[in-house]
Amino acid sequence: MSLKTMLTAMKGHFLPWHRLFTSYYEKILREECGYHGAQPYWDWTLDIPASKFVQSPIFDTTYGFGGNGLLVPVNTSNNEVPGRTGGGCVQDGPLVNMTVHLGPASSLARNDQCLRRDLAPDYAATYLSKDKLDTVMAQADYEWFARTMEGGPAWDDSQVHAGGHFGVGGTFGQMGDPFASPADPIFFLHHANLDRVWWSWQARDLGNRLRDISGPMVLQDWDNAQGGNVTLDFPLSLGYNGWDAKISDVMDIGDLCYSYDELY
Ligand SMILES: [Cu+2]
Repeated sequence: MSLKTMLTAMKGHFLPWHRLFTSYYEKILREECGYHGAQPYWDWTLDIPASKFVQSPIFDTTYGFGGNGLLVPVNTSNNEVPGRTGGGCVQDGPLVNMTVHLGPASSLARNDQCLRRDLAPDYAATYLSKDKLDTVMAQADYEWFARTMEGGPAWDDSQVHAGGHFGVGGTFGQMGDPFASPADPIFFLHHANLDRVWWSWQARDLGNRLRDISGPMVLQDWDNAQGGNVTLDFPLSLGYNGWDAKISDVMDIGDLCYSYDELY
């Protein structure tokens, strides 16, 4: 599955869309599942370098989400996530018997399967480091901030966003699937932290950055080959999952009734 497939999946730029999505998920957890906690975030910078990655508390079998799948060998290195170490069903922790109903990719047909992980520590370390984050936070406008967070569709143009997806999902895990990735609860911790990075960046200059938005309507279409740039009026839709909104509705996390305990 290439990241290119994601190009048409979400319109309205990935940071605003995922802010709405993650916020809605938290709301549903409270209202339909009786959850009383907050949506946690995963500060991956604490789990880099690569030698620490697999030992992250996020993968703890008791307090975290369990760890890797068994190694699934492949015959070709074509389009493989570099340094992948697993690929099979999650072996331990609270999700060991979890059934994923959808995927792979965008099919809406029911397809029961296990939750798979394919941890790629070296890949993760390349894109989730403190150094990488410093580069992101130093960008002067939203366009370049988002670009250094998201990167492009090619492997050699990957950035922070891809680091969490493919660092956990590798080649075979749901986290590496542009459509099925929310099946792994780590998805929401990854996106909560991407959102925390965005809010941290906004908070350094709220006067300007509560309204600073740009970037392509079609994901990663940085040259605007398939559409123009988004504006504050651009619609965000979660489809049949819930809320419709505009980008202006999600620029201030106070409007969505949450905050972060710590900012970068
Ligand atoms: Cu993502």
